[in-house]
Amino acid sequence: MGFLVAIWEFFATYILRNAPFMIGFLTMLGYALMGKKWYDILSGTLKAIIGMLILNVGSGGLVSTFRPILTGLKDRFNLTATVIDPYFGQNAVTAGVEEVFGKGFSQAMTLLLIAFIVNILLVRFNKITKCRTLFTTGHVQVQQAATAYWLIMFALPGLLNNDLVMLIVMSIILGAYWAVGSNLTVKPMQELSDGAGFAIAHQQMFGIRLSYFLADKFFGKDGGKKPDKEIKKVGDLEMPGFFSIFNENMVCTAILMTAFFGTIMAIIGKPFFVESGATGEGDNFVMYCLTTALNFAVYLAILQLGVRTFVTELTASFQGIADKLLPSSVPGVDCAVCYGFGDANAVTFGFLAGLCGQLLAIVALIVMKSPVIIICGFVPVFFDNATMGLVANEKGGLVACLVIPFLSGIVQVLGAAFIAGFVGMAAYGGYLGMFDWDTVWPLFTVIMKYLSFAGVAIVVVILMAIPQIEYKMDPEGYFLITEDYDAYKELKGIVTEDDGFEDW
Ligand code: ASC
Repeated sequence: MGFLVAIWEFFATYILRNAPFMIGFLTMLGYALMGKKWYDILSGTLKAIIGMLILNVGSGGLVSTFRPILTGLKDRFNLTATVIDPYFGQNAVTAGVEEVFGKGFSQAMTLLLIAFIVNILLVRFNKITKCRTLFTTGHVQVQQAATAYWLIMFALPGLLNNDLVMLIVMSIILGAYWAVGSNLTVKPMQELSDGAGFAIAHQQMFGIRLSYFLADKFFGKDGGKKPDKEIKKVGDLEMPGFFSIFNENMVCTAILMTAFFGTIMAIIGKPFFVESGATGEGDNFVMYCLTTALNFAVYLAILQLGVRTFVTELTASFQGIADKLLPSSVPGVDCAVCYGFGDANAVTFGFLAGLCGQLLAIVALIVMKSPVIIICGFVPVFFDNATMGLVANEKGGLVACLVIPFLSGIVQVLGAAFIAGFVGMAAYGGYLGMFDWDTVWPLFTVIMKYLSFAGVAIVVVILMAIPQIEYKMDPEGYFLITEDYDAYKELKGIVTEDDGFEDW
């Protein structure tokens, strides 16, 4: 028995919560179920793990280089503010949960495990539940479990006396959110990637679907109701003369980031960076800013290389899991995976539009003397808005790619200011300010706070109804889109011009 527990603990710690090995494990399992030769299994598994590790180098580099710059604004202007960044959010939970609720952090990890099992069950019984996606991004699950733990305890303090009931209630809500949220991204992602066979399991899943819907409805063809409309996408931007250099993703990213981060870094000033050890007193500050900004393009390129290395392996092998264990399902992966598809510049445009929205909303909070001031976190402003921008561009073109992330930036700041103040996380300096956690989760929290257990029931019913509604709207195509995308395209009369991979 002790041996089994040890194996389980090892699995939970090093595989389940560790995205590269989780992806590697799924790839190995999938290929094994398909009866592949051992060397094919080995090679596929290694490529999946290495690709994901490369992706982590890219996204980790972006985060570690640019997060201190945005938080530097807080130090420079002496603001007591809540930073909306997943890692600050996690710190806030770790720091405050014991003090506020008298409960330790370790239960949040038990919550993660049970919620993951709920996700698996919902997919296993997808003939009934209509859930088609398995959440595989471990680090995001840790952050979400921690935040959900706080939000639900705040909403239902009555549960504090009964750990078992509390964990069950929490796991059902979180597991349903994972299954239903990632399920919502199936259609946008299959269309974006021309059927690569993945969904997004991240922090803006409702945001992705909303972005897809709004872009189509207001900027695009409105589900085919406006068939003659020509959509001008980011990639179609044919700009005159020197502007044409913006057509190249690397160059475009480098120029825009130098302009934006150069300005922000100049405002923060050299002493801050010298003090934090990022640069030396004797070094040239302009060259330092330039190198930092150019690194943005470097990390983005690394990230996309990682995506290409593992996506094909994971999705090909997942067929084995889908056939044998979880019928009609696809894996839910990190949002950065979709940056390997569609117009690469849409990633940059979406991010910058989101940043403008966030900055505007922050100024509004300061002007209106809000009790909670928010500081942009790099992760929400980049990963949410880049992803939503990419989806918006695909469906509604350039204008959608700018307008929707801009609005999302505003919503992120206002939503986070509300919920972080409401539940008391603001006092601990951080909140998981990603799109869904600034919109859907605050709504859930309010419903549960005021309606108690009836509120829990309402939240679960709302979540479980979502895939049912999507299924009702398209019973023929609903499972076909994951099972056989070519047949789905034929059914819908979709014609595609490219293979989905953007050339650099
Ligand atoms: C997150 C988080 C990260 C990034 C990364 C994007 O929410 O915690 O480190 O987004 O997953 O690739």
